[in-house]
Amino acid sequence: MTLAERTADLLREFGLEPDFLGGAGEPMPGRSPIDGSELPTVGSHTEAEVAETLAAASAAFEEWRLTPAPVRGRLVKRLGELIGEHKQALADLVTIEVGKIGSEALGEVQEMIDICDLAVGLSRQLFGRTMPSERSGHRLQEVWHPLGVVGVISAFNFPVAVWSWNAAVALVCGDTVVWKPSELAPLTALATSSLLARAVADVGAPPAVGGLLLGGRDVGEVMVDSPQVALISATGSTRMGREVGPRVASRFGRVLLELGGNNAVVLTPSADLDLAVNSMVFAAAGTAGQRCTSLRRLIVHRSVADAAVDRLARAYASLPIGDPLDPATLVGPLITDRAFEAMAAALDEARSDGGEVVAGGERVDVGAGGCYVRPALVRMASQTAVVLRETFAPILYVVAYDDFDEALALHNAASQGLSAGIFTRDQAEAELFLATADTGITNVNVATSGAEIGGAFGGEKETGGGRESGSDAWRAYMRRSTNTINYSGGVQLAQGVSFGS
Ligand code: UN1
Repeated sequence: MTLAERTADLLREFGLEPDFLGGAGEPMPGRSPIDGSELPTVGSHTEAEVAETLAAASAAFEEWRLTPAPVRGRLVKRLGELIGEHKQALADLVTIEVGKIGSEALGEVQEMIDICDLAVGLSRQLFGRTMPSERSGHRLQEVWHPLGVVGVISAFNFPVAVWSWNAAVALVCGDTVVWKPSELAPLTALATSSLLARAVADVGAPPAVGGLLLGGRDVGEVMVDSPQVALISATGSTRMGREVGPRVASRFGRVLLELGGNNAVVLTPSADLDLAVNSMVFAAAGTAGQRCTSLRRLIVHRSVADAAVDRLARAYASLPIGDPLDPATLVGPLITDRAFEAMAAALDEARSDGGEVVAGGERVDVGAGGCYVRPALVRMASQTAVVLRETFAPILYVVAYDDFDEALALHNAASQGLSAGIFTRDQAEAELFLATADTGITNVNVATSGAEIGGAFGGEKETGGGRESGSDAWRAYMRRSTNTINYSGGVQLAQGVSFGS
């Protein structure tokens, strides 16, 4: 069976007819990064279709906001069940469309199920606070209300999970959700949207609580500029966030940005080297280095630098690279040839800075048309510009440090602040790192990627400052109203002010 036939079968499992997908606008021909073969063409949405989807989501909000939150939770519960029933098919589509290996694709779909579980619980726990009023016979409270339409812009590398972090939470918060997925991943978005549509029908929710906008940058721009969209939650490059942020702010909309990372591990002399190396290989080479949480910098104590580099190089040399549909593969293809060009250019720059490519960096011929590379390990004398720039490809730069303060300074020198890890058995070092690493996610004896959905996900500095997923990230999807309720029967002004009588 060809990849195209397999894809068509998978799409039919989601009730989608491979010959008629998407909107009535420009066709978006797709290719699988696995072998460059053609995928079913998807139509982008026309201007009129985009306007219609946004208007419908706005109208649906009026009904959805008044639906009790635990009832809204039933929609997300059903969605989670349906995702569970189609877990393997959705994971296969992820693999075919973006090249993620089977186990990671299943993990991505598991994240969707997990966030649905979390959101269902949340639907009974959107707690506000009450606080003592300074006035007698008064009550002071804050209540969280639905915000409006949430526009989700997602990237190719987590084509479905990132939508679900936003959508599951936003839906129980009483918002409606319009999704602009990556142009490179419309099929997984269509499959996911069909599951949401089924869940909506099964529980009798308003059909337009979830909308899908397919197309290029222009489609995203309409959503970014639309006053009908209360919150734009965007995942992608810092360059994209630099445009989206101010545009949404100029109309006083809200943004939640989850942008680039340049994530580092600090490897100390007391670390368990086996544990550290295993953990780092997944973080650096997993998803072919195409996670926003991918490990890109190793800051290692000089006394263990040779041993660490040696073990990493050996692990890199034996990484099975190839067809992500083969269960033995650990490193699948890069998403496009352009990703490899960026990788090659970064490696050239590193070499001209005096860096030594210790392992990998070359294209690997796996006998298929895709773009396969061996992850690269590069020893650097210092953190030059190329090290401090995020290249969305599997490159791990290694720099040595002599004392711990220097390691912390090297760590925080990146302009992004998503995730970090320290490997140490020294509790003081661990605590100091947790307290001073300026990242949104900071780990001990765990590398930079593979966060659980229970915590808030996102980062500082050029990562954009947004938080998605668990903990109290739900507050970004709601508006807070502070209420004073006077049951005293008289007028009392706050701060003891008297005004006439
Ligand atoms: C991303 O790369 O945009 O922590 C998200 C992780 C995953 C999510 C990554 N749970 O690596």
